[in-house]
Amino acid sequence: MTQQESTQQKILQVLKENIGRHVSGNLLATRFGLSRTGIWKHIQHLKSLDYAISTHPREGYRLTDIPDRLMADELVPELGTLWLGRHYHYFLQIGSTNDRAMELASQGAVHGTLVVAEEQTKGKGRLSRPWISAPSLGIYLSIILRSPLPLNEAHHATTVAAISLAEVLGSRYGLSAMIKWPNDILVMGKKLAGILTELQSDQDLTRFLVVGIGVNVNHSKEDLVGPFRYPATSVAMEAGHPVSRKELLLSFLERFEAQYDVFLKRGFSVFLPRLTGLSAVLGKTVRITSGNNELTGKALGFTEEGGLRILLDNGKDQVIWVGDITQLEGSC
Ligand code: BT5
Repeated sequence: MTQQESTQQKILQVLKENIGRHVSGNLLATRFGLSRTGIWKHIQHLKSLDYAISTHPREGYRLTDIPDRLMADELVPELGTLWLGRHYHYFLQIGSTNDRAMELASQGAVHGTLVVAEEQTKGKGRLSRPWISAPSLGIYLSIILRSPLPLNEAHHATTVAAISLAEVLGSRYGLSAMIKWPNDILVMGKKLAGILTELQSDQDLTRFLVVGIGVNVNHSKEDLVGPFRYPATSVAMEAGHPVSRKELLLSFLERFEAQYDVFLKRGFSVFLPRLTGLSAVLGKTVRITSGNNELTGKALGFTEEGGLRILLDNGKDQVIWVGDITQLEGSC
């Protein structure tokens, strides 16, 4: 953080401590060793970031509203994590947070580095499918993980993220969020979030992973205009009111960090009961497409390693590791 950014954060902090009340320009100038014009410049910059600050010629500056933006100044001071998000890269607009995180990781960014954007112009899902990322309505983030996992365990990072997000949506907003294996979060059969994990490896070990997550948060029906492969929804649509993206992001990061550490210490099998409980597919007849292959059968359960067990129409039991569930009996 530059000296200038740090001063600005401190000025903002004073305004926040006095939210709704005037703080004199002279007082700020003396406290931070700046001229009154220097303070005014910082205030103009904060206003350009959508902080609602009114100015009174004698009484000074008054903060009246804090924008629901995910910038470092707002998030980092309130993060309750040890390693996740301590290096925080924030963009008003970006192509894809995953692409940026992959670049940063190849340049040596540390474990837990986070990339967050208000808007993505080239947000992507699996197989280069688009992820629609409307400005300032959703959460678009990518987490760099530097745990040298065997390649065949890398997919667990997606599942641990999916479980963490589904649990936060349940405990914080009362939503009945389910996981559509392997990477979708559904509420009432509609897609609310998707996860895309990418990696770079050295032989059989991951060098780093990038877990990218897109969550529809304050979208209304009109903001979710496809084409989508499945109906889409948002936290606000399901909860019936807008929610603070900042609070959701903070809760998710704290939960994910804790769960990922559990995974590293105790392995994936401890997550199986939760994955089973949150699964949107178990017991359903599903069609799974992977490349040119298509299978239909009943989803029976998960293996210790996180594969999906399918009872095929021909009576055989098969384990699936990758694929798209394109049809579910009942919902979706
Ligand atoms: C996913 O892929 O669901 C993974 C999405 C990951 C997005 C995050 S955002 C932050 C990070 N940076 C990135 O560039 N990506 C990650 P998949 O299972 O392939 O689903 C993609 C499909 O979901 C699309 O083909 C659409 O049908 C649908 N879709 C696109 N945007 C959507 C949205 N906002 N809400 C619901 N469905 C959407």
